[in-house]
Amino acid sequence: MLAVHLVSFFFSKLQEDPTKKVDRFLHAMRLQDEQLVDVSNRFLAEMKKGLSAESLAAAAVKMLPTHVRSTPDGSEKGQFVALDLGGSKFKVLRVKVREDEGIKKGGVEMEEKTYPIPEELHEGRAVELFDHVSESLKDFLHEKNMSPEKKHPLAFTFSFPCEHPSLDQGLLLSWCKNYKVRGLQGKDVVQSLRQAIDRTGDMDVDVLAVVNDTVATMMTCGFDDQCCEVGLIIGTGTNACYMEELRHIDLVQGDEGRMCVNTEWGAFGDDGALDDFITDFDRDVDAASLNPGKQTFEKMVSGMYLGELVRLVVLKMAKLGLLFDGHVSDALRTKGKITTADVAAMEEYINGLINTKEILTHLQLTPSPDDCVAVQQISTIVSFRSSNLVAAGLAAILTRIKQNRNLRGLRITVGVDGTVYKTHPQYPKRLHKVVRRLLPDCQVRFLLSESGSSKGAALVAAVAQRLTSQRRKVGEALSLFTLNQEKLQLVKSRMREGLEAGLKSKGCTIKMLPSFVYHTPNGTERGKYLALDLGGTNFRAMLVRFKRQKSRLYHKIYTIPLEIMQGTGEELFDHLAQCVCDFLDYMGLKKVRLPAGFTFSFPCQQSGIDTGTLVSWTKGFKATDCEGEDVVNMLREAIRRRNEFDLDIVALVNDTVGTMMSCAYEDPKCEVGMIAGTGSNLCYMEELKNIEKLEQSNGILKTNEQTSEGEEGEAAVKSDLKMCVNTEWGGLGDDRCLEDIITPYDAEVDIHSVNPGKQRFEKLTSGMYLGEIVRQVLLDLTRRGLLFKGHVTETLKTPGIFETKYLSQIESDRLALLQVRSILQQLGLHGTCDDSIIVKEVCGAVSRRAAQMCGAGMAAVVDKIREDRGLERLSIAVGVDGALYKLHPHFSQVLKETVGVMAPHCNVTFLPSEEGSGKGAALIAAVVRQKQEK
Ligand code: 0WK
Ligand code: 0WK
Ligand code: BGC
Ligand code: BGC
Repeated sequence: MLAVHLVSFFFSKLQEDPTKKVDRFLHAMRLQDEQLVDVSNRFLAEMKKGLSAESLAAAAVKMLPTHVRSTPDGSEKGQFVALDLGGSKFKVLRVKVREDEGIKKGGVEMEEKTYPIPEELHEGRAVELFDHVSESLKDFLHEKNMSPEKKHPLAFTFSFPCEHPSLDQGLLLSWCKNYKVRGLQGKDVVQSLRQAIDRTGDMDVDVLAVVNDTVATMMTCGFDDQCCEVGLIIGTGTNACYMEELRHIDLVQGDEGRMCVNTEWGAFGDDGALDDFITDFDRDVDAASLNPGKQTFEKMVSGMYLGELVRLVVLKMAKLGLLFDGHVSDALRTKGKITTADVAAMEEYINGLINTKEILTHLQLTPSPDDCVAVQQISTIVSFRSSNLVAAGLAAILTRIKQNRNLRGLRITVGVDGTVYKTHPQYPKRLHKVVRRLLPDCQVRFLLSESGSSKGAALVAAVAQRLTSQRRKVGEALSLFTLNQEKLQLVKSRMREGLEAGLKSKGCTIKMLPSFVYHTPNGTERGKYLALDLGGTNFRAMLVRFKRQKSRLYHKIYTIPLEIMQGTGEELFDHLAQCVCDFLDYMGLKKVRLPAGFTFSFPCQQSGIDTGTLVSWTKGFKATDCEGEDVVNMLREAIRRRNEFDLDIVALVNDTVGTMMSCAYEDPKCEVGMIAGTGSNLCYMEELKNIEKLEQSNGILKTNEQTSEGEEGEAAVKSDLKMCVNTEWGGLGDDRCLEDIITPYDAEVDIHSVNPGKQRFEKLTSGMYLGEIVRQVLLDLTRRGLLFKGHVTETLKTPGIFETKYLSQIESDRLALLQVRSILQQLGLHGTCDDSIIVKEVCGAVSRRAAQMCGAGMAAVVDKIREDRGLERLSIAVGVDGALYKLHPHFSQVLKETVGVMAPHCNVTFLPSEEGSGKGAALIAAVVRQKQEK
């Protein structure tokens, strides 16, 4: 008692300015900027704890993933029923969302009805609360004549901390504010709602999404302002959410894009992180609350508690004789007698003091004018602390976003709702001011959510609906590219039938062209040879020297302009001769008539090792007067026309054969050559006796080489002799045997190719076409509004714009989605992260099918070799080349896996060719030349 008298005596000495008295008394509540920065940094640390797998279990700030991955983009549409439970009012709403039509912005119409929640239900059983909710829903549907038969899509705003395994599930973690309902903690609130609706009956809804009110508020404001990526509630409770980078949310799979995180910052300080800011008044409020020890930050900030804080301060000062001359009324002693609305009223600019007097009088107190000023000051300090603490929390969130995006400055919008923010006269201005003071390099716009959070909840449901239908439709499109075991078995058996048929007769879709290469190198090759390599994308000239099983090689690459590829044969071969001339000049060998091997990566019907007529152009080539012509002669003609050097072309080989030989030089087990590049093809060492179409009579092989190879001819027929066969498997399907695999997208690519109806297998598997197939799929998905918001750009309509190299880049695991996005932007395709995810999936589906098709084809070949050799198991190596095999991040792996599954009795090793097929051509030239010298 003496103490009280001493204090009141001491203070009375200072009576002159009541606000000063209060400022001193509430010194601990008046936070300076450096204290706010400290609070902000502490909160930032708590956010990190809540996001990381190691520390989230113990984290006070739960950082709950919401499965909301994007803010509205104007394509949302539909009619939804919405429930808004957890704030000061429980509302049922009908929300009609209209999507943007071109420049005309979409819109949202809403009808709502507020239903009171009887006090006893706040601390009753969950079943009762949800029955009340579903009864209210039924009443609303009835009132709005919404047919009970129709399954109404429903969006549920539930403003309590929930864990979301998915968008339509919410496991309640704990109650807060003025709710302490029994029997729901840890349970799925959507399940409870559905059960209540079933109990109520005569209505049917489809709960598409359950969201926190902060998330719904962000979405509501995001509908009008695309920069809105933060949601803030300062109402009965307080909380904030924001768009976090998915890669930082350990609880959720995936590194691509963003996801909204509900911070549940109300619990900040529950682990003691704010103890040095907690005052006794805070402790008293907490002790008297429904959840002591919980929601520390919320109890210093939100509308549920501000009034009570003021009451306790006024009570304390009155007891200390600092107010009302020490008179204390029962009303003042009664919890909840000063509400947050009272606090706001006391702080009104004009009527603040009048309101204060009224409120205190209402509490059976007779306040002096100074008392009113003092009590008003108390309200100001308490609510000022609230807005300051919110500013500190917000500053932490905005700093986090800035750091996530490596930005120095940030332009962002914060969507806000809640009675305190909406009704407290000074609150918004104070909050904005402090945020801007704490973050001078940020442009922060505060956007009030006029229409409440249900608009946002409906948008989340609309996005969920759109994403679900988008996913389903995209999934359907991509399922066309999915090859299950059964389909792959079909490809394998059709390839096998094609191989067998091609060996027997000419004119088959799989041409099975004899290469007149009878064996792989044996290391005795020596000498210097020129190798010319006309592949899919460019022409290479190289000088190869073989010595004691070693090879040295110099080469130069020349591009083949499109107009040459599609010009006249003469222009093409003159271009090749010019390149060879330039190379020989560069090597100082123009005067030497070098033996040369010519790799010609197109189907040639050969009648000997150094002669072959072009059957048909493939890939992008269409030079005239070449098909049916001997390409070696055409090259010789061109060299003669140039008359600057001469060559002794001793071998013509396909790039698959050259690749096999080149790899066999390193590993004799290599008896198959495969190209997965601009084109697609494979060759292998076939039993000569199986090449029935080769004219063999009475055991003698009739070739135009008979004269010079007499004895070779005869010897060749012996049972175990082999010849490399260039399968030209690219032609599989030209007889329409792949119709059940070919998709409409493939058909589009084929129709617009230079050789429609031809090379169908190649058009499903090679680099020349994969990019085009992807473009066709993207075009279709965009036209159907499933991608790029339905904007079909000129780029997307441009053939060849989506080169296969982009597949390799986009599918690279090392590439974050943002980089995928920038590749698309370079292509003039401006999309969202979700768009990039879909583009990546389309690329994956197309390239995976290509690799699987080649794997099934390869399995057919190695299984044939195994069976032909009567082997239980075959161990064989395959020489491989081509940009698709070498540069695509997954092609080679999927190819290997598919061969392993489709040819389980074969152990196939893949040898990527180091020096290309040119070395192989030089090896063959060496073999031919050494035979000629014998
Ligand atoms: C209005 C929103 C609701 C939210 C409420 C919070 O529609 O979802 O819970 O604001 O403010 P309070 O009503 O608690 O002041
Ligand atoms: C490199 C070989 C060449 C072959 C090419 C295929 O040396 O003979 O034609 O690979 O790959 P692409 O250049 O078509 O990707
Ligand atoms: C709840 C939050 C909610 C906030 C605002 C808090 O008590 O924990 O989930 O967002 O109140 O309503
Ligand atoms: C050609 C083959 C060649 C393959 C790979 C196909 O278009 O027809 O001869 O091996 O491309 O370059």
